[in-house]
Amino acid sequence: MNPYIFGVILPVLATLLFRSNHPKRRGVPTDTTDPGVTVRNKRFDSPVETAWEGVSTLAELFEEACRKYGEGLLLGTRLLVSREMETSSDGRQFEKVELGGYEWLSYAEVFEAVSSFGSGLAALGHGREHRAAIFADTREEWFIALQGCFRRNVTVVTMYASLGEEALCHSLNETEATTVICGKKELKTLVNISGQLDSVKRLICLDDDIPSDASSVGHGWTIISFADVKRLGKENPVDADLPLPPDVAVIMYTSGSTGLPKGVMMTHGNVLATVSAVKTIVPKLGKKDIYLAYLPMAHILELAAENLMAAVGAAIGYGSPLTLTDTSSKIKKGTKGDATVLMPTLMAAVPAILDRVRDGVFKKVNATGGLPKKLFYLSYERRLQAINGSWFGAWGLEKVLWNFLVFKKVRAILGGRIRFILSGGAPLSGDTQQFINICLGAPIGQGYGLTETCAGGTFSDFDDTSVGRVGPPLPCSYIKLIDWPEGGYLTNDSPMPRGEIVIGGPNVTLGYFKNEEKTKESYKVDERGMRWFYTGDIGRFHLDGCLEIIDRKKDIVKLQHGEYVSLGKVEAALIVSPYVDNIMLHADPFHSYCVALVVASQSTLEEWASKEGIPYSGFSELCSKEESLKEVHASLVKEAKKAGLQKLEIPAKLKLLSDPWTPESGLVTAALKLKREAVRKTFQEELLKLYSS
Ligand SMILES: *[C@@H]1O[C@H](CO)[C@@H](O)[C@H](O)[C@H]1NC(C)=O
Ligand SMILES: *[C@@H]1O[C@H](CO)[C@@H](O)[C@H](O)[C@H]1NC(C)=O
Ligand SMILES: *[C@@H]1O[C@H](CO)[C@@H](O)[C@H](O)[C@H]1NC(C)=O
Ligand SMILES: *[C@@H]1O[C@H](CO)[C@@H](O)[C@H](O)[C@H]1NC(C)=O
Ligand SMILES: *[C@@H]1O[C@H](CO)[C@@H](O)[C@H](O)[C@H]1NC(C)=O
Ligand SMILES: CC(=O)N[C@H]1CO[C@H](CO)[C@@H](O)[C@@H]1O
Repeated sequence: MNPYIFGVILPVLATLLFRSNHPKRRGVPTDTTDPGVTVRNKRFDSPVETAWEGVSTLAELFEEACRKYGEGLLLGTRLLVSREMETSSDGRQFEKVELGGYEWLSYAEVFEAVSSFGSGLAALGHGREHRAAIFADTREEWFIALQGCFRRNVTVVTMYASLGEEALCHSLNETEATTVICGKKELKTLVNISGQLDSVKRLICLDDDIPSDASSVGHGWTIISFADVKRLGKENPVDADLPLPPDVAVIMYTSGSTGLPKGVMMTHGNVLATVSAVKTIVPKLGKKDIYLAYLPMAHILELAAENLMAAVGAAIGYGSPLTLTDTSSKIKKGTKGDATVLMPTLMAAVPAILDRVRDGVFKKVNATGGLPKKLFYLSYERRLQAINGSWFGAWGLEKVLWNFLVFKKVRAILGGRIRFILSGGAPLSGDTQQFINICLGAPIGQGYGLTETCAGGTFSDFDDTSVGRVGPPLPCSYIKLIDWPEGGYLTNDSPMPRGEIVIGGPNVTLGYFKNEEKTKESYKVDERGMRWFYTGDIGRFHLDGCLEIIDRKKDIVKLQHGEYVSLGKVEAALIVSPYVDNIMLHADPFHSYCVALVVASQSTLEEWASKEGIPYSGFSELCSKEESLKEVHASLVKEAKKAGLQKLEIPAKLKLLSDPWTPESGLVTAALKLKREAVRKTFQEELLKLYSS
């Protein structure tokens, strides 16, 4: 069989027959008379508030779904088979687990658990006017507790499980939460800081085995297990106390990149608008879908996604980032990761995780070498050309052939059945998007939104294979660009309007909890009563109504002689260098050039050193060598030229760092975004040295 019959002749014929020269319009201007350029989703005239008739809160949405899908499977969790500690070659300890199959609860069973939990809360003395906080990793009980609170009209306070102690105290103090729902790991942290928590009265531990040292401490806290709360509720049932659309459903504390976290108040109406909008984006969502849940529930993307799945009859299987695939770090060798066991059809992801999947695959392919490697790159190239600009090219016989020969194995990494990936939290690189399109054969919907807009914003259509853009406005949002003259971005720029992105619609949240000043700064209500959030991001609109994020206001810094440097833009261009794992550019008005902190890629740098015969005793020593600095700097200059950066945008000096930046170290957020302030503070001295040397 000659693959070129399928590979070349048929696709060319097909492309000639079907290709259209006009880009499909996806967003259209609205006829408002505001200053700036406002665009809405083409398919909806005014912002969507709910996709379900007669449903106006998340509590109603869930109850409706349970009535409709009663015996269908809803929540699944893997059983723990064994747990052991393994010691790596450099003496560090790693936990490895073996996990079994999924155990499922049906919609009806979950509904009963939710009602019992809600009643249990009441029986424990938690009044609905008090707030309850959930501080735990993503898991089945998280979802049940959330819905239980909704049914009692109790506002839920959420925060990242990786939040530092100071931020944790701050958010619990500020919201005066009386009940904290947590896992046993988080329980230890809470007990540790109990002296600073005045409002907390009870802890509900999601694990049955409450640490014995925790309950003995006293503090006047009631510490009770999740199972016991449900039991209590079952014995003392109370009626639901359903909320209304303007009632606050969640106060979400985000790990801000500066200062203490701010709590964003989201009403039931806000979240429902986002959930409704995403429903219109994912094609043919329904009972047959299986969703792999593993991102933090304290992230609006995950919270909205799980509420959506539970509204359409889909099943939600829980996993974690460390056990996602067969080769994930916590999975015992030879046993199966979450995706292989669950075989999901849908998942949400942040770009950092998809980048990791991509790098892993390329590394493995390169290590194989020989014919399989050649075949992989040949097919990858063919597919790249085929999907470039024409969705038709993404189908066809050639795709079937390559999928069968090459990509089936890659698909198997995520279980083999993925049909759609939702990506959000940060911009996805074009390379990674194409990798997912090609190797997983699945469309990827890229969203742009913020906690403040309840993740509402834009979302790319599933049939749009262009890269680097975030799609047209969601059906629940209006997107407006306004001039930012200081930064040089104007709405009458050609060929595309550019400016600060402002998001409006029913999805825009109420504002920051107990922070009138910050709320006034970023939120505005226009004369028609529409709420708008000023994002501080800079974007431009393409002809078809799709948005592209090009900059951040905060990240544009003026140098000594008045030139502007966009930190994010430069970092995005330089991180492409194989020597760079992570990079932060620093610029300020006191100097005429910029400098950079670079987390070096250990494998690339060591490979280079051994090739060059450079002696070193450890990676950190290698990072401090003059030769290494030179080599990395040359590589950065090369990438900078490729990306067309100005000379003054290229860092004049570098510091190479050997330790990676992780959420645990507090230098990046849980979504792996840089926390500039934290990095600057940590490496204050290094930065000073760079400028003084
Ligand atoms: C829900 O709770 C809030 C806060 O306690 C209260 O203002 C609101 O009236 C309640 N909603 C209903 C429908 O009772
Ligand atoms: C929380 O409040 C208590 C008492 O009101 C105080 O001692 C503690 O410092 C506060 N913690 C934070 C992080 O604000
Ligand atoms: C408890 O606090 C101590 C000292 O403040 C700290 O060293 C320890 O890591 C904390 N433990 C937990 C579980 O947070
Ligand atoms: C794999 O090899 C290709 C070309 O052979 C190269 O472009 C790519 O950078 C390599 N990737 C990795 C992760 O080693
Ligand atoms: C995709 O198409 C654009 C223009 O249509 C072209 O500039 C680019 O080189 C193409 N990329 C590939 C990988 O074929
Ligand atoms: C809570 C909120 O922001 N509600 C607004 C939702 O959007 C409509 C217009 O589409 C406004 O009228 C509401 O005030």
